[in-house]
Amino acid sequence: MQILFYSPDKKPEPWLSGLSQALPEASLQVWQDGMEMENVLPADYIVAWQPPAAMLAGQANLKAVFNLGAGVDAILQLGAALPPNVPLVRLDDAGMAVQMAEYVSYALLRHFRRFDVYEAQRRAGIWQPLAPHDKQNFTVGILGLGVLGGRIAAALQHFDFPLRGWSRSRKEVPGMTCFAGDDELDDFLQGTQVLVCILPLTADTTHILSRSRLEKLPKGAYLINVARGAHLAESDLLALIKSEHLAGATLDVFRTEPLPPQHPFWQEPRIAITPHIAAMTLREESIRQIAEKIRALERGEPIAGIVDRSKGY
Ligand code: NDP
Ligand code: OXD
Repeated sequence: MQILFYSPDKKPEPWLSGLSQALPEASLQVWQDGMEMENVLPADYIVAWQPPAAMLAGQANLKAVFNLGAGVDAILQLGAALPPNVPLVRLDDAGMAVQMAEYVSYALLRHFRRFDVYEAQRRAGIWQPLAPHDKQNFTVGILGLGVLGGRIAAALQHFDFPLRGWSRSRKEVPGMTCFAGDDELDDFLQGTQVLVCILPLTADTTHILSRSRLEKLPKGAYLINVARGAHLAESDLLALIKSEHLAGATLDVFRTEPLPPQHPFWQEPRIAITPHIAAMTLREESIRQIAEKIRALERGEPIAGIVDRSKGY
């Protein structure tokens, strides 16, 4: 079995050694930009994050392509370079769901309990208790109820916030009001005080957080975006914060990453910024999951996490 690996933001050695421990029979190679085709292994499996089209060219024996992340928006941009009949497999939790639950719980509680204000007061040497927010008026709405959104919802249930969620197909989640499809999006937004976006980036969801949608949120609402920068119309968010329709935002993802130093978000104290770390790809968990799936495919068994390319996630 031959596996070709590529991930521009990771040192390849620990991944290769982990993969070879999990799959001792495999021959492994790291794709290098500019490689001559005759030097490239004819791969059975590709394990990659944001691979270049050249990496897939001429690979006639592929049995599956494993995306080293949950979001497949970048790899799907390869279009026809990604062979249509070869399964594309995304990471299915692999340790990311609990990280997402931690991140969103922290961002929500920081805002709800006014820890952001207390941090500023502490810097100014001010001792001033503030009136608490009313939890019953603090409905949290989650856009996307998949692997990660579902785990966020389960975590938030422990804090007794009124919860609602929006997905494409209808869900039934105890303790949560569920909305489905475009026709129910406005109703979902109108009752949401803290909006969490954990949707995949597809043709249908690009720019979903635009002024017309964000204006549907009640005055003083708050945004947490942990999905993709292209979901958000960044200048609309800034304008709605400046006009005080929105109280602020916690953002982990941006249209341009790293966020450029001159970007106006850096100057807005009501926007908390993190560098796309809400849920990081964990090496051991990811290798374990990929190796198990390769073994299942080799036995001819079905696996979970195959991307539906017609839906884009
Ligand atoms: P899933 O595919 O498991 O879930 C996607 C959810 O979004 C599903 O509930 C789906 O509905 C819903 N959805 C998709 N399209 C629409 C639509 N047009 N209208 C309504 N609902 C829709 O994805 P994950 O939960 O695993 O991951 C979500 C995203 O999180 C990734 O695609 C990635 O972009 C982002 N991410 C960000 C990270 C970070 O560190 N910031 C790390 C990892 C992922 P249905 O259930 O009906 O199919
Ligand atoms: C992912 C990510 O999609 O890290 O896994 O954003």
